Amino acid sequence: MAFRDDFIWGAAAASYQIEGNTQGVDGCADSVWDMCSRRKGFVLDGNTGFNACDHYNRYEEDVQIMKSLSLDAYRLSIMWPRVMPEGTGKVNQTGLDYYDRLVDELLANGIDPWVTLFHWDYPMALFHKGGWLNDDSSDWFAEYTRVIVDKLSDRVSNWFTLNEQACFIGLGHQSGMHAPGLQLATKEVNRAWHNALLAHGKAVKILREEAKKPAKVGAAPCFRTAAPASNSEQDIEAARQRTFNVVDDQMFNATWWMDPAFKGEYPQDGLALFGNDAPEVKDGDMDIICQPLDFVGINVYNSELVKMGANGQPEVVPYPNDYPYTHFRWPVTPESLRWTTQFLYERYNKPLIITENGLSTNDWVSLDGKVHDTTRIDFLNRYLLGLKQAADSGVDIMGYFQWSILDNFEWAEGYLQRFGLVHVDYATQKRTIKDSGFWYKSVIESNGSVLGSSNPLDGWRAPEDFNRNIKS
Ligand code: IFM
Repeated sequence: MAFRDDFIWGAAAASYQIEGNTQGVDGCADSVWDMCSRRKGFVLDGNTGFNACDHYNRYEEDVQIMKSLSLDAYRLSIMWPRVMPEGTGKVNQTGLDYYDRLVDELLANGIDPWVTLFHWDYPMALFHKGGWLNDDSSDWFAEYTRVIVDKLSDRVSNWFTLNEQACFIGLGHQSGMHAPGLQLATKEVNRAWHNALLAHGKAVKILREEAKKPAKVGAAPCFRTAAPASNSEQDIEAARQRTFNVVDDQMFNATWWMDPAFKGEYPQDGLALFGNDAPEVKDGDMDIICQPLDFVGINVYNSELVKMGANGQPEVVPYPNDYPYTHFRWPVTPESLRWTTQFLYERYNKPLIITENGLSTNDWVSLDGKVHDTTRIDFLNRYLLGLKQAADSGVDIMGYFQWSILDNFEWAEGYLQRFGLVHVDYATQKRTIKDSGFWYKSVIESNGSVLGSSNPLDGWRAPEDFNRNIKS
């Protein structure tokens, strides 16, 4: 079986990671990531997202690259303080017009824009008022959503509310590794968590009620996932339980996000585990949070390997040191796409879309002017085969967004990690399509039928000319 005929082949990126041109350019105000970029030692090597890939000025060139790679869809996000410098109130028309032009440019080139409302660039002005800890924060997000929906929903049909709440609340407010760099007690973390869920629900409601053309809505969460160590029923059950059990007080438990959003309740084991630190739920909150969604979006990069332990509990099997790891030292686990999608489909019974998946390596431009990123080709080949296995076994998979179209600002890791299908020389902003970009094009054009367990490079060569035609 192949991927379904209307399978969506896309790539993704996020505003702060590629646009640059923050720092007051055209009225853009600071986000918490601008603030943290200035904090000594927060981002590797003192890197910042102030310039990033200058996509703000180069979006036309970048859309031509996307077109040349035959993308059906591009997942972009909106920088909240570019559009509303104070977070609420006055709209910065110049900032808003930029997204208007970007959407038009994509559509004119046959690429469907899938818009994420929030991918971490939280307005500093609202952080000063308490950010996600403030119980008005979901209303602030609703106000911002309304502005975007009013402007773009005559052309945009597919929406995501929040990207990876586990990261912007968990890493941002609990471990402090991400902006705004807070290390709060669990009770406060869960307060921010609950407010972000309310923001999600309010945004979905606005999209349903106010979009100018029917909106398809989901979110792009991430969480700890698990794959079975063998095909035995016991190990599969162990992996399922490990995926859905709330196992610690960190924010990466799948059901801590998914159950409120899809079932209108926090999972019982999580409530028991958090005890007095669980979120305070007011009357009507769960109805606001649990809005009908069109699909389950999920960002997946790797999973734990799990077997059923002798005590009847899931047991994590560690990967050995010589296991294949990415440059981030994440294990390469193609089976994560196969099993995560299946488990989520069983539990939430909605079509799935992979909203992010990809490999970070330290790519460079070879003497021949090309980027020979064979490991990324092998990684994508394996993961897409894993996804296809899930589709073949009956899981309804709508599409796949590779992360990321361009190398970009990888948050606290600065520019160390390169995830792109397109190499970016940050000093000159020259773009070079990597071999994996050309290979992905052949996957898209064949709707996945070129995927295979044999060497994906057999019989295939990157086109000689295309990179020469990209203006630098
Ligand atoms: O770059 C990030 C992205 O912003 C969110 N998901 C994970 C990616 C890789 O770390």
